[in-house]
Amino acid sequence: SALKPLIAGNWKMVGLPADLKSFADAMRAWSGGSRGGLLICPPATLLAAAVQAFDGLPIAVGGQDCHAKASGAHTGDIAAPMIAAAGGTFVIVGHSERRADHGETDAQVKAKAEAALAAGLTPIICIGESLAQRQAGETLAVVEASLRGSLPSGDLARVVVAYEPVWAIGTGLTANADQIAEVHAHLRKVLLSIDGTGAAVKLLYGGSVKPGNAAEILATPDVNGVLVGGASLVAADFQAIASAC
Ligand code: G2H
Repeated sequence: SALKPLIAGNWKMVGLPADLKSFADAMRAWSGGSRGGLLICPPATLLAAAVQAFDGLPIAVGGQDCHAKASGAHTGDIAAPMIAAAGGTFVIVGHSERRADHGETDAQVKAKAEAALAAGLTPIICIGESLAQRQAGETLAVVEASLRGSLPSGDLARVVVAYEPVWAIGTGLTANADQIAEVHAHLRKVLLSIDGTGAAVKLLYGGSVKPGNAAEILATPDVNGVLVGGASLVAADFQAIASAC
């Protein structure tokens, strides 16, 4: 694809300052390279520190969630302008763990994506089917409905979508290349039907991406990058994945 790949790391609720320091040191010492753009989404407590730690390195920083409002009485939540002010340029919205742990709906994810865009951030909108839905043959219908419900209205040029089959997250199970290609082709078709800018949307795959499967996944048609959880915590693994495109 003509789209520059995005290699995104999602640290989830893992990471203390010492972990950030050793990761940044390892990235600074890395002699390899990547054809893709690199992104790390650390816990919010490390956002500003990560921007500092990666100073001079080609690694963007992003949040893992944002509120739909720009400020207000929402204890514990983080607004998109706060992420931008800390130096973040991306934010993940609608990750399946947020949908499961916090009951986030497509409508809420759409509002969060619109808040991200309004703050100048690139939203990474996550969608994916459960194992029961896949076994029932509902995968394409489920991801299409979730995509349509979660996309911000208007221009899609600054939107990233991550397909993360729920059954492949943190389980060691990975969708195979045919399964990924089928879903990504369908998502691309839907995006193009919604807006002419749908061609610019990067489609990431996420779910147990590791050094050993990254090259095959990144070579799959309509895959424009990966969203990496567990393996992004280990700098050597993140580097190996980044080198695989
Ligand atoms: C999917 C992914 C990153 P992991 O959640 O978002 O995590 O690579 O650990 O399956």
